[in-house]
Amino acid sequence: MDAVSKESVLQQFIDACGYPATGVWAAPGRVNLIGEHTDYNGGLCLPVALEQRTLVAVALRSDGVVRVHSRQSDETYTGSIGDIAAGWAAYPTAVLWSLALEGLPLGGIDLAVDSSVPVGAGLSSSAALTCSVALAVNELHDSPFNRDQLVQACIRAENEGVGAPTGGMDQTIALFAQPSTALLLDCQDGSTEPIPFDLHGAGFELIVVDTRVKHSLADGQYGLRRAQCLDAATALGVDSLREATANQAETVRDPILRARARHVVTEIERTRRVAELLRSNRFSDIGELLDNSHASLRDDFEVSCEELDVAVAAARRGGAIGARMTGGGFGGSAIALVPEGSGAEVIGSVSREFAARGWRAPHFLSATAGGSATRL
Ligand code: GAF
Repeated sequence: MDAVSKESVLQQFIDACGYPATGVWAAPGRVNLIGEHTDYNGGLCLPVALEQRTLVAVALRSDGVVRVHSRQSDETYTGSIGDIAAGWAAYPTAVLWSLALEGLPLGGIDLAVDSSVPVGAGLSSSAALTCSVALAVNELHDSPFNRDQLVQACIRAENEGVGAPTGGMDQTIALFAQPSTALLLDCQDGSTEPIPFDLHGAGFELIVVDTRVKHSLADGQYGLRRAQCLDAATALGVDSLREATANQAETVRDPILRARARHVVTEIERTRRVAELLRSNRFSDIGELLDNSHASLRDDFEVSCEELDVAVAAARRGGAIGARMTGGGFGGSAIALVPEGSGAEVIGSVSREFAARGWRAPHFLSATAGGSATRL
């Protein structure tokens, strides 16, 4: 596929709609360094925006019609303002629905969408799409909403419009990322703190392994984990697991709920420590915390899978100083923190393990911390 660029999406818009777009907006995918399944528990997480982005070329209409062309599916959805489409077009149309509920007077719209964020890879292609559309529509109406409000509108679009019960990490990093930083998100009070993340300066690279095993957050497992966390919090008499201590988590009677609580409470603490280490540029010390995060997600939270476990173990054998699954789990991607210059060995090690099992070859990318959603 050709590279995704402002020029190519403008041309795509002309081909699909027959006239030129007003402008192009973009929002990034993400990897989460650490702090997994903590956002909907009022916890901490530490995502990084990718350079890979979703681009939308946009023009407003006044006849109530919505058209969305996707280069990935090579299809055009056509509907009316207020409708939420099925399939891939659910995301952009749910954002329009959500912004309309907030009072945005949208009279119709044409959109052309293209993306370099791999879809279904756990790299937040959905939030890249919802956030690029939300920012575009907002700015074309003279920005009645600030970015915090756009985050909330995009969360509502995914939760209520699409039926994917995600937390707020992905939307927040897409709209608040800063280049060369990770973003420490406190999901209890909504505050964010940019944490220096100059990989190259520290002599490391972050390799993303896309296992190409597909998962859907809208399936039952993600929602089940959320419900179990809530049940564990209720059993402990707290509003969210953020308020529980490690010792308290061990007092939950039900063994499954106890393990879920243990993951969340220990993961929040690991995230706090990684942020602390990065503040003093101690990259080499975060590897063990990444490894422990993976073990906790695999054993206590049970959201990993064989492909992710193999990718993580092979990356470590290939020279990564720490590795873990990233995102919701059940497939998707893993990250490996690798001394600069050792990337090829890590990639070789993971590729060989996948080939030996007869699995589809994984995809790799080297992550760089990029900026937030913007008009191009
Ligand atoms: C998915 C969700 F969208 C996020 O909100 C978060 O819960 C993540 O899974 C797990 O950390 O990406």
